[in-house]
Amino acid sequence: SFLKASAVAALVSVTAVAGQAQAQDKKFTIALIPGLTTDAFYITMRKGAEAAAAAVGAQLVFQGAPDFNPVTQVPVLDAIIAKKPDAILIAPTDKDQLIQPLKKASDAGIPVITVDTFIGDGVYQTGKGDAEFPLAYVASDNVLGGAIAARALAKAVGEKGKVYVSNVKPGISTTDQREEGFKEEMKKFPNIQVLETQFNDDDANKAASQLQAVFARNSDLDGVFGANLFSALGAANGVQQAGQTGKIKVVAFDAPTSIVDNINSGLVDLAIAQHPAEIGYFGVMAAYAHLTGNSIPTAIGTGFTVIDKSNVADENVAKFIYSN
Ligand code: T6T
Repeated sequence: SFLKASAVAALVSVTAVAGQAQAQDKKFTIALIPGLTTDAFYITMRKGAEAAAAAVGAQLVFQGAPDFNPVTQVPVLDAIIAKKPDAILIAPTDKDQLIQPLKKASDAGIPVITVDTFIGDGVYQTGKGDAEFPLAYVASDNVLGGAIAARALAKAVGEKGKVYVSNVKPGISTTDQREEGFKEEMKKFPNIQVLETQFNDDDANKAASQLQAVFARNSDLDGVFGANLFSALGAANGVQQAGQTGKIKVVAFDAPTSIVDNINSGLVDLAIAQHPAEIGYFGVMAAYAHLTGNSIPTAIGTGFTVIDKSNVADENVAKFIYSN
């Protein structure tokens, strides 16, 4: 009868509400392992992650290595796995070398979400391959970021001349994709020659010396694309040390606080700020959604803000400068 059915429905909904309350009462621990701890990009990502954790009453554990290197990141990951958090968010420092270490987490029943960088080809939950087990990838579109950088640098050098990419090291998904997007877009500018990429191991001093060495070999060098924070900072310092401010154009990925002065002084033409706080926020939210029984997207794309002299003072732009 009608009455009976509604009584059953009421009972079911009471049980469902009780189940939900139980799930929400549990304080989840979500670990965030950055590429490295002393990088304004990840410090800003942590802030966004903390904000999301506070919003859902979860505890965020932020633990990482002092440099961007699988050799130092894997022991941190192992220590985190041993603590059995409810979920792991990680920026893997190498596309291949983090697959097996992360598989251990997944095999231990800990959901894995990668933030900023990916493992394998970054396409997850496909049921094939050995690196598809993470639930989601939350990041900037780095191929697009590289293409934006190429167009900006091409414009800055008047669509002709010699440029090169200052990059970290091969095997990092983000910086590999930025270089790929940059080189692909540069094909549209046949009068621009892209010289050999210089790899600096995420060391700004090395990037600065490399700039000077490339300039010593090519006195007609016109521009450089710094593919991440330290590459760009170092390349810009190299340009300044070589007395070439404004002559060798610099397009920077990332937006540490020093970028403001560098843009205002004309040392850096343009910076592509990622939205690391957004990455951290949505990474935690994706983990929380999963932990409370909701399905989540396998890829979440976050935005960019392009900063140059014309908008650097605008507060809607300046808010994307990274935290220290
Ligand atoms: O550019 C970011 C990040 O996206 C990349 O994966 C590594 O370098 C940074 O952390 C900046 O230093």
